[in-house]
Amino acid sequence: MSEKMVYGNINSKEAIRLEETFGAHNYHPLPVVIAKGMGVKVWDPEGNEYYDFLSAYSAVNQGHCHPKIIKALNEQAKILTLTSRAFFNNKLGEYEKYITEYFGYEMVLPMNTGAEAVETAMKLSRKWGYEVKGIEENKAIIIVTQGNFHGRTIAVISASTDPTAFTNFGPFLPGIIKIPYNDTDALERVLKKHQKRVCAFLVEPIQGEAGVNVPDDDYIRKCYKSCKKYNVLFVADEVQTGIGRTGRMLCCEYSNIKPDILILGKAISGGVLPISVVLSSREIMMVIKPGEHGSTFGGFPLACAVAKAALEVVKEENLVEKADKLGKIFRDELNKLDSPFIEIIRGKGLLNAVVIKPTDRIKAWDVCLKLKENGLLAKPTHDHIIRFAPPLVITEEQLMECINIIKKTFVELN
Ligand code: IF1
Repeated sequence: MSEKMVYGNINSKEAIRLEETFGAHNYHPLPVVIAKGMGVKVWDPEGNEYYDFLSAYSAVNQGHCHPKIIKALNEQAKILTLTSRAFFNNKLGEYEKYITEYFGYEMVLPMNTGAEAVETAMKLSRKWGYEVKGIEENKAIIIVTQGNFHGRTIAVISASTDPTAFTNFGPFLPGIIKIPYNDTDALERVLKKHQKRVCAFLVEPIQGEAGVNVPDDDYIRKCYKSCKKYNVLFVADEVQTGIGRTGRMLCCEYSNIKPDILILGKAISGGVLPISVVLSSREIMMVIKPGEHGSTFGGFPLACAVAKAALEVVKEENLVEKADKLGKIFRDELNKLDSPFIEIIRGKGLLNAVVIKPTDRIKAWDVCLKLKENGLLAKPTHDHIIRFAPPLVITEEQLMECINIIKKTFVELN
C-alpha cells in the first residue's frame, strides 16, 4: 500500500477525518477513500488501485467518467445548464422524445433522484386512481412488498419494512399496504379485498437492498396480470435494476410485461448527475396538470445532454448483452468455489450477491475489508450479504481477474 500522495491534495487519513468531523454520520463507509475513477477502476489519494464492484449502487453502469458522457457534460455546461420549467428550452423536448422512444412509452416526467421519481409515481398513481379509476377521495391505497427499498423520503419510508429506514421518522403516510415479496396469492387477496381503493402495486423486479432478492420466474408476470384484473397500475421501480444491469435493458423484460409506470434513475446519467424519470402512457401522465408537480432541476438542459449521451453509450457498447454474458460467467465461476462461508450466489446479469452462511465466525463486512486489501471494493447489504455489481463496461479478462480476487479472498479467510 503506497502512502505518497498521487491524486488530489488531501490524503486518505485527512479525508476520513474531515468527513467524520464535519459530515453527518448517516453512513458507515468502508475505510477507503476514492480520489479518481475511470471505467471499472477507482484510485485512492495515494494511488492505490481498486476494482469498483459496487458501481455507486448501479449508477455507474457505463463506467466511471465515461468520455462520451463527460464530453456531453462539458459541452452543454458551457452553453446552458438550467432554465427552470418556467420557460421552454431547446434540450428538454429532444430528450423527452429520445427517452420515451428508447423505453417505448408515450410520455415522461423528469425528476432528479430515484426517491423523487418514486414519490412522483406514487402521486401519479393516486391522482389516476381518483380521476380515472374513481377511487373515493383520500382513500387510495398503494400496495408494496416487504423488504422493499424505494428511497429515503417520508412517503417512501412509510412503505419500508426495514426498522433502520423508518424508526423515529414517523408519523407515516397512510394508504400503504405491505405484502410479502414473491407471493402472488398475497397480492391477489389484498387486491380482491380492497379492489375499489387500490390504485397501484409498487415493486422492484429484483429487490436490490434486500440482498439481490430474485423472485420466482413467473412472479412479476402473475402480479401484472392480477393488477390488470383489478384495474390497478403496475408500477416498476427499476432505479437499480434498469439500464442494462440485470442483462436486459429493463429487468421486467424477463417477465415479458410492460409496467404501466416505469421508474428509472441512477445509471440514466452514468453516475454523472442525479437524473431520474417516470415513464408512462399519455392517459396516465396527463392526469397531472400544470402547476401540480415538478422540481427546480427536473429535466434541466445539462441533465438532458448527459442522460442522452449515457443512454446512447448503453446501446453503442452493447452493455445489456455484456451484463447478461458476464453475469453468467460470474455466477458459474463463483459457484465452483467450495467455500465453507458461502451459502448461495444469486442474481441476474451483473447484479449479483453472495450470501455468507450466518455464522459468527465471519461477517460480510470482514470479507469486504479483505477484498479491499486485495484490490476490489464491494459493500455488504445486511450482515451476511455482499452485493457484487461492477460497471457493465468490465471486460471478460477484468472479470476473471476479479473473480480470482474474490476466490483468493475467501480462501484466505478460511
Ligand atoms: C442510500 C440502498 C441500493 C433504489 C431503488 C429507489 C432508490 C434506490 C430500487 C432511491 C436507491 C441507493 C440509495 C443509497 C444506497 C442505494 C441502495 F442500499 F439504499 F438500498 F442501491 F440498494 N429505488 N438506492 O435502490 O434512489 O433517491 O437514492 O437516487 O440511500 O443509502 P435515490
